[in-house]
Amino acid sequence: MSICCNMATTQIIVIFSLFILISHAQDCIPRYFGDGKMVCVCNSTYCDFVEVNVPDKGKFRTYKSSRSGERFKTEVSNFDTGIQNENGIVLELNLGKTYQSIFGFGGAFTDAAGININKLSKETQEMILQTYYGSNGSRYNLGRVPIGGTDFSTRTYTLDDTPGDTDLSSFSLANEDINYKIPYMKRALELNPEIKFFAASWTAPPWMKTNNNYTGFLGFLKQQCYQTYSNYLVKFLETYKNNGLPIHAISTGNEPADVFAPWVPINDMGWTPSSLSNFVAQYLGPTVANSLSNETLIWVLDDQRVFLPWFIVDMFADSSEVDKYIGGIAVHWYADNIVPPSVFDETHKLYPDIPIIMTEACSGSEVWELQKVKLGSWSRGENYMFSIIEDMNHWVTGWVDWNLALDKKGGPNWSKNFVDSPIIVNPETDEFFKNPMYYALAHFSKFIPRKSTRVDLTTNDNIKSVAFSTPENRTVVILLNQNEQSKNIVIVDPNQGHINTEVSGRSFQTIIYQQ
Ligand SMILES: *[C@@H]1O[C@H](CO)[C@@H](O)[C@H](O)[C@H]1NC(C)=O
Ligand SMILES: *[C@@H]1O[C@H](CO)[C@@H](O)[C@H](O)[C@H]1NC(C)=O
Ligand SMILES: *[C@@H]1O[C@H](CO)[C@@H](O)[C@H](O)[C@H]1NC(C)=O
Ligand SMILES: *[C@@H]1O[C@H](CO)[C@@H](O)[C@H](O)[C@H]1NC(C)=O
Ligand SMILES: *[C@@H]1O[C@H](CO)[C@@H](O)[C@H](O)[C@H]1NC(C)=O
Ligand SMILES: CC(=O)N[C@H]1CO[C@H](CO)[C@@H](O)[C@@H]1O
Repeated sequence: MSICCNMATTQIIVIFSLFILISHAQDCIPRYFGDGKMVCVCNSTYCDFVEVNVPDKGKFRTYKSSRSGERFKTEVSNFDTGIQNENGIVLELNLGKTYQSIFGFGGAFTDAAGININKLSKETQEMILQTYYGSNGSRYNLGRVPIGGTDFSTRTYTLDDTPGDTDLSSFSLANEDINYKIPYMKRALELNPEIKFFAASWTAPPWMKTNNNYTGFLGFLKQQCYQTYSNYLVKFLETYKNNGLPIHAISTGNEPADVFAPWVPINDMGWTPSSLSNFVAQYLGPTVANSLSNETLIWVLDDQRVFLPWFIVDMFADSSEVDKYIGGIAVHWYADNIVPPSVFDETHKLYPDIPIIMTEACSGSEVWELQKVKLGSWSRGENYMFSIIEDMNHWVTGWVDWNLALDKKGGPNWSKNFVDSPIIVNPETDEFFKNPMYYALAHFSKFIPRKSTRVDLTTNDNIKSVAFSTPENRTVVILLNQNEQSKNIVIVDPNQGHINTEVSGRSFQTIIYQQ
């Protein structure tokens, strides 16, 4: 009897809690940091999730996020037969004119990210992975993984630090791989089986280098170690594959130009176009092709766009063999202010079959930015949005963030190179904070699955815009208003009619509909 009563009570409580979950589970729990700065707070039992819900043909749905506090606020409207507001900015869509196929969006499984996630309870860890990779989260489908340590590690190391170990008998995964990368990558892959992982090494083991160091000015791979280092990289691919994590692509190394900047105190190893061409054509390319990881692509550059297109042109000039092995060109965003995106157009024109992928971006990295983590900064979200729109309008096929999560100082990292992240963890309260940068990326990643195609949309100086067509035949338009004033936008789809929408000041908007 008492058992029955208890069961009934339990059932009522379960039903009641389910009702609370269903009725409120979507909303952001805001926390304010003054001057329009706001984060959404998540913990072990709660996070803001949004399901993508596309209305029947003839209607469209908008999702809005703004500096004033909206996060994926959604609404369904009808197409109109004309322009409703005479002052509207008219953008014309042409689904018949197509550009690049989209590869995806994601972030990096750095040691720092794993160390931070690991400081939270198991339930809160799961919330972070859900909010990035789950179907009601950002639905990221890319993940970058460092081979060995980076500046966002708590020590300098590689996967074979035994001097002179040319047969790599001491090669082994580090504690960081086992505790801070592999478990989270595996869970992400369970949440989204579409994920493609790609790997990059920051440096070869010091004993293979001219300066016998992880960091430092003018540290190059010794010529006599080209084959040993290729074997080292392939050992990493095979070890991760054996752990259930196949690696889609391997880059030829993170930021090879850092070694020419003596003030950059991070793990690095230099390449010139000519030495890299030789390494890829004669060593890494054939070694990967003859290995059990022969499906893994090789991405070159992995550095700022200031090197485009000449670095690639020089690589091709140096070796005709290199052509066989280049599966992608990886670029970072840190010099975007000094180099126009037209370098992507030039690169694409020269090598139309080689995809360009943006593989690293973060806010707070400039030396003059004294506040590394700026909780709730809308302008940092806008910078992400601006970059993604600009890149995608110039042939870039993917956009991948740096650390998935950092602490409130912007670390940990051994080299004190602190920066910001879309997610900041607060282990003291077992919470994490989602910055506007998180929403900027999610305004793309949730709506644009792999193999979507960018389609033509006319441009206007007062609003940033980009459009896509997805494999499910949905049209997705993304708008960024950086003005303080709201803008009336009219999107003309010749097949379906006019979308009249208001894009409020300082806001992001994603529009989605069935074709
Ligand atoms: C998590 O956050 C929700 C929403 O703010 C709150 O209701 C709940 O009590 C929090 N859970 C914990 C364990 O603090
Ligand atoms: C996504 O959200 C919808 C609506 O809230 C819910 O029905 C569905 O179960 C959620 N999916 C996952 C995987 O949580
Ligand atoms: C490596 O370089 C750093 C500075 O770049 C220096 O402090 C350190 O002593 C060097 N280590 C070795 C083993 O040379
Ligand atoms: C990779 O190797 C396997 C056999 O080991 C072979 O069947 C396959 O065709 C190779 N793939 C490529 C892309 O070369
Ligand atoms: C999308 O449209 C094309 C062309 O009309 C059609 O062939 C294809 O089957 C459609 N795809 C889906 C998933 O409906
Ligand atoms: C703020 C922070 O996380 N700092 C860490 C940087 O890395 C060193 C180890 O190299 C740690 O001791 C610091 O705590």
